[in-house]
Amino acid sequence: MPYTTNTTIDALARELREAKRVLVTTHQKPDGDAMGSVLAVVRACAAAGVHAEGWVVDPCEGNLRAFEGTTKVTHVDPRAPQLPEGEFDLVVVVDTGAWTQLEVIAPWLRERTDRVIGLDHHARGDDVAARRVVDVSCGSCTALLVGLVQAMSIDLAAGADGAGRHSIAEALYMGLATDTGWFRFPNARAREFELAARLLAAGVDKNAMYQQLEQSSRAERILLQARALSSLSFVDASAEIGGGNVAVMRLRASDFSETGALLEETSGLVNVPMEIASVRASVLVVEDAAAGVTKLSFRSKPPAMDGRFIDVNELAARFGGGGHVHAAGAKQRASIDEVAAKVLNELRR
Ligand SMILES: [Mn+2]
Repeated sequence: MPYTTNTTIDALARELREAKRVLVTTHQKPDGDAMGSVLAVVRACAAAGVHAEGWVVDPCEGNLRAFEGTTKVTHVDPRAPQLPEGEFDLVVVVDTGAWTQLEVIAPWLRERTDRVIGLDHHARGDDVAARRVVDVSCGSCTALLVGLVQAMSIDLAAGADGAGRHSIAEALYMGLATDTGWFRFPNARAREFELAARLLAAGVDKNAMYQQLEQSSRAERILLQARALSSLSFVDASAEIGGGNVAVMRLRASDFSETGALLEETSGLVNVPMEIASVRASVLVVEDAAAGVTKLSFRSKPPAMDGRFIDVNELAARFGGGGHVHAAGAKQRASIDEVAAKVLNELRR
């Protein structure tokens, strides 16, 4: 069965209004859109007088969790996975429809297929939800959920606390802003700006949100970035893998201990060298002393004017990893020096 819409937003809104206990979940390692989508649906149900709660599999960054307020969301540790407690007559899966992104809860969902509904904006997915609306023209899943909230006849400003925070609109804006790179990516079109305007009119404090989401790093993270950037080198990639300049950075265990930064504070770092015009791909090599492995992150730019690009999914596969054409990762049980040498070899091969 193709991964397409097989019902209407109005029908899903009706199901939600008529439900008694609703569980809302999303893909493992939720990002801003996933968390925003979960919070928005839980809050819309609450405003409609329906019991609802969120259930997500971590890791989930603290700056996202800060947006939960009093909204009930259970966070599950993937290393000690548990299933939802209690019974629910409706389960909502947002921002994904792929079994591979729902590993922990998949067996539980498969036992309740007829009770699962889905709302998503991705092109690929499986038969996770019996009834679903999939709209790839939405810049974020929350952009799709604006219509759901409206169809439920719930005010976008509902749920706000005394300070005007933690409303449905705020959750929707979190997904919209983060999935569109704060309205810079190609998926920020006229409609996304229109939605943003409506959410701002509903009381969203975009400046406070930007600060909380994008300017809440610890100093240790920036000090670690300085270490990574000072390790930056450039490699001429072979024509076979696509050619051009590849940026390589490395972080040793001592970089973490001396700056006090944590392993998870490397997130996003691999993207920094992509700001350089000539760089076609970027590789970050990180020593994870505690796990006894060396981690690799790969990013590449979309095809240049000459149509050439570097397929980092293929590159990561040479290290036993994988991902997407332009974003991938791998892990090796070898020293950082061995792995870094292998990276240079593979790039030049
Ligand atoms: Mn999304």
